[in-house]
Amino acid sequence: MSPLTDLIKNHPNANCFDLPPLPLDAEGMADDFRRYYAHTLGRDCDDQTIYYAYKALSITLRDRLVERWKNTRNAYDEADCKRTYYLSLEFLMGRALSNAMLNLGLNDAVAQGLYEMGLALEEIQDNEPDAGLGNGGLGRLAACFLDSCASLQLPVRGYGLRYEYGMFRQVIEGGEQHEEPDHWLRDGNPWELERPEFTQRIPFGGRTEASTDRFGRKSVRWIDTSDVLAVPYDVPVPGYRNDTVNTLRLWKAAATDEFNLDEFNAGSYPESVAQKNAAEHITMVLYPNDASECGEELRLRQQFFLASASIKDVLRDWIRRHGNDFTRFAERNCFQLNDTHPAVSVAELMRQLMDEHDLEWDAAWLIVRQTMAYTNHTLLPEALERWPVRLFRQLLPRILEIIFEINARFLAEVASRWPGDVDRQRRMSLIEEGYDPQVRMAYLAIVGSFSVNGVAALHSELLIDGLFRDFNELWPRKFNNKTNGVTQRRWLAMCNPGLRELLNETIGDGWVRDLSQLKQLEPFAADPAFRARWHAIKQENKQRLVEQVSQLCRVEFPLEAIFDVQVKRIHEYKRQLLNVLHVIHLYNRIKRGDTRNWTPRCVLIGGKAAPGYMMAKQIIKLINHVARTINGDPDTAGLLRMAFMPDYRVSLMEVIAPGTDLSEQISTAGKEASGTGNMKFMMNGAITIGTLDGANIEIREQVGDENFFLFGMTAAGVEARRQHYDPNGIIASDPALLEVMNLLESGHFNQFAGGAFDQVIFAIRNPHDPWMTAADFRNYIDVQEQAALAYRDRERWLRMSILNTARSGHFSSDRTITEYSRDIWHLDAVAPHTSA
Ligand code: 26W
Repeated sequence: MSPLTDLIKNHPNANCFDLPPLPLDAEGMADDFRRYYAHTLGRDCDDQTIYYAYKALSITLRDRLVERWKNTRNAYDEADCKRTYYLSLEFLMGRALSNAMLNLGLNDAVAQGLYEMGLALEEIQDNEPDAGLGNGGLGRLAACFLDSCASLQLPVRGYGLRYEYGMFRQVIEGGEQHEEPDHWLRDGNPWELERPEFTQRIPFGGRTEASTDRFGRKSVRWIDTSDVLAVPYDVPVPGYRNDTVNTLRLWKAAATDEFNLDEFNAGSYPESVAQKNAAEHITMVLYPNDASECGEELRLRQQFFLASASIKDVLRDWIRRHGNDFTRFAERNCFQLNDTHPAVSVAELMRQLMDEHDLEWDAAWLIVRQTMAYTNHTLLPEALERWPVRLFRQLLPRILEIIFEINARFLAEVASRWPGDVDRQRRMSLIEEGYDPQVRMAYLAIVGSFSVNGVAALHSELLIDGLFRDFNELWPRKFNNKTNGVTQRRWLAMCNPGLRELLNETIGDGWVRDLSQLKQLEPFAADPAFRARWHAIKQENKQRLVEQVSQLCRVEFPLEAIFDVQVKRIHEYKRQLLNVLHVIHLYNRIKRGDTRNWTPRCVLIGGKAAPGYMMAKQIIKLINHVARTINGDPDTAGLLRMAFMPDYRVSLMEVIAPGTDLSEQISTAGKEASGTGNMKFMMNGAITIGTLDGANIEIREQVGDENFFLFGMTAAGVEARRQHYDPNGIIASDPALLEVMNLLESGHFNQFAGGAFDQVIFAIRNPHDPWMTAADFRNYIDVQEQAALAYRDRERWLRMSILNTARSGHFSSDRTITEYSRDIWHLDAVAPHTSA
């Protein structure tokens, strides 16, 4: 204990920090708000009122979180419960203010208090920047999981990086994507609390030195390192109205205060100070690739920095509570690795246990193998992380030695199970041999973990009979499935207040904690009066979306049209191109005058392309150019509109999902691990048009065949078709597709940029097109036509919409987390004592 805490704890007034609970009524909070606004922030009402109102309100709410935060920590300490640490390079949290209000149950009180001061809550909320510390699905999943863990009162802490710059801002100019830096911390972040007292020192570079002591015990020292400090910033994660507040701990890199004395004395003082700067680069920016590895040294630095700091933090806390005895460590701790990005943790935990806490190899390995669990999020080979051995040798020499040793022992195990099967040893080795040998991070994660899971049933199946087949043969019980979910607090209760109130009135508010209760809605699908109210709410939500689209895309969507939406990262496997081909087909029909029984349609597409992914960028350009041509053609008036929404992010999805009729989930079967946007749309009553891929399969099982628009090949069908795939034959024999291709190839959408879309066209016509866009075209447009017809039958559509929401209970992240806890983490819920 530090002298100061000692002093405080032993002081006769030691409980002088046990403050009375803060008021939760409108008046009490308005008092705090005014004090923060005027005194803490020092503002008058004429200084940029709204921005500072956002700050003052955030601090007001943060106080109420901090109160509960301490109680939660104390309860976990007292219970001495088992804990889980969710290690992730990404946490896509979005905005915190509305979430804090909802989970604290303070919506009404805050709105009333502000109203009495003449302030509009909604306007204040819109001043909060998104915390965009993630690329897409994987990062947002981590955020939904934290919400569920807190809501279920599970002792789970998130560990991540405090990137100075989050996901880039996407700006569209001349139809093309440009990236702008997202300096989200510029004006400070009221939701974080710096904790310099828990700073850690992280080694890089240097060399190792082995020695044997006089008892013959071998030990290794990692020396001559260049160290970087890791300073933690804690973000509160409130549970839903249960007084639990968990922690997301984000590490910021900082230079040590040591100078390079040689340089200093050689007179290059500025250089030696400038070097310190480099240390801080580690947490400067989130890498924006979401499906292909980048191989950059800085990225490996980020990964090790997260792993090392987080593990040190966990071990420090263990020693504080249990002393230097690690015999029960594995019973009480679990690390969940969010993809392979933090997989170096396997070796780093070994290193810290052996080199810093004197455990023997076997004891340390037992702990690693009982505490690490790994989640895989992708089947795409180009996304599987591999790091050059030479990079490891230079940056993390001690870690490389440990990986080699793990591999040697592992391959011995493989050899004893399959004697003489050298090919299997080569396949399963953690090191891919070759001109520039590589460390296979997924294999390191599998070997070091007791659990390996995929994120949807199909995905987990494909993992065990594809990518991880050999490992499944060796350790079949290690592999399991945990189908993803999303939190209904943010993705229904918070973002869709109209529907929330209708649900509460109809079936009570139990669904906010237990989404399976939405089942009680099913009978109401047959009730015309209820359907009318459902329709009215959807139209209101569509109106909100119309306003966003008008403002951001300068395109006017007519309210009575079917709103057909695809928002997600731009990637060939997600097949935004297939969507565009369908839109061109509709446009072509309009131009031909083939508009009998037409359903007016508005197509919205949004998403970011990785900055170096040229094909994805060309697809964005194509979408924008097709949209321009269509929207500018008077013949399409009232029939067809298309828009590309720039800078798609969490806070935009909160407007998009409630206003969507048709959810596009059209990836090539076998490629989308799960998808989670599909679940957000379903919850909000959109109907899916989708392939048998990822969680779509389970969505269809839940909602029933008749409430889902299915098309396309199966995953097995895709693989079987590869040998004799003939897109040019398909195009030639399908007049609709031929006309679409003719339009594309004639330069109709090029806006005078000749050849602008040649690569896209070539990809569709390529017999080796891995995504087989042409193969699914015919079935896709036929099923789109069925969807259009269904939409014209309003009562039928409403019935389908209600049943989609009613049957979405399975896709709550509460269900997912309950399964993680039951099968992997084995946690008990711990409720904090409330001081109130
Ligand atoms: C190495 C760079 C990199 C970065 C991120 C490679 C791969 C990723 C992620 C795997 C990308 C991602 O977000 N994957 C998505 O994870 C979601 C949550 O499980 C799934 O629902 C999506 O299907 C999957 O694409």
